[in-house]
Amino acid sequence: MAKYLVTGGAGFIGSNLVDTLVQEDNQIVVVDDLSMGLVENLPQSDKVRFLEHSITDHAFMRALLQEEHFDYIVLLAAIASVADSVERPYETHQVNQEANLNIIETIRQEQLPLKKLFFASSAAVYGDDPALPKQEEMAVKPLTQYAVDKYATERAIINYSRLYDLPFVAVRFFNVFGPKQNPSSPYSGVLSILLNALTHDLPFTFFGDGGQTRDFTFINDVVSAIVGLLHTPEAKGEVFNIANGQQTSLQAVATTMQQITGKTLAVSYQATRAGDIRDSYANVDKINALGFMTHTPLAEGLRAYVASVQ
Ligand code: UD2
Repeated sequence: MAKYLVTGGAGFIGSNLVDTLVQEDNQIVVVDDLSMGLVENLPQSDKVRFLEHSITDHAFMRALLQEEHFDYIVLLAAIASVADSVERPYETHQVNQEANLNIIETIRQEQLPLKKLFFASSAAVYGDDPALPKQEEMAVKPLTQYAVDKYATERAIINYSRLYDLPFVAVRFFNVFGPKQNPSSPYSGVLSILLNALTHDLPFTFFGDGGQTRDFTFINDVVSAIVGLLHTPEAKGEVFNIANGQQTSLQAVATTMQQITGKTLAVSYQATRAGDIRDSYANVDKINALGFMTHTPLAEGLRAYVASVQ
């Protein structure tokens, strides 16, 4: 049994992680301001303590870190949408960069003992460079405030780890999908919007021609990657792509979803979203070399996702 802090723990990725951590009999403190997350996402368990709070309250986070003795810290709280960050650049900076810097600076200053700290960066840091697949050592090209702040924090995590010998690791998530993804915002993950449209017979809009490609990654694989990295002491001071390693167009995934649900989408087309990237998929050799990463075939992950809402 170990003690975990999960920021953004009521969100899609965070709450799936908390489910697994509870099953493994750990104690978990969740800090989440419910800007995207839902308290209902969290399992009913005396092992989970939920604190409704923003990570941008630096004094609160500093006191929490000093009072509790966390073994593991998982930093998932974020303004999670690229398009949203284009609308709210300063708030994005405060959440995605400054708040996380406050956390790692507190750990350094207070010399807090820790087994591992994990930070979720994003495929967005690669930008729209045509070189594919995206590989960790490639030059980055952050095109939005979201990507700038994710990259800045990722670098801070790596630099702190190397400068002060701290057990910090960062990953770049590609397009994660699965149960508990919230479809309620126009900035929600596209597969949650697509599944919601199919389930409730709503129209679906392609931004662009639907030929854009993504590396759709099933949530169970992401949770196994997070847990694996937390428990691999030598994985520190590095960034890892977390993805399925497959390139799929939005049109293709929409076709598969229609086949699985047996329904037909009513589609329309609008202009490409500001800051959108045309093509994205990952080279996953680096994470695979550690031996624990799973890669659920896309159709299997989609079937599990559809089953979870029926
Ligand atoms: C994902 C991540 C983001 C960041 C980025 C890195 C999500 C929710 N967001 O952004 O955090 O890491 O990857 O590149 O995973 N689309 C439609 N119709 C809709 C909604 C979306 O056509 O109703 C398009 C959208 O314009 C984009 C694609 O679908 O081309 C994927 O959109 P998304 O919001 O799921 O994810 P993305 O890749 O913009």
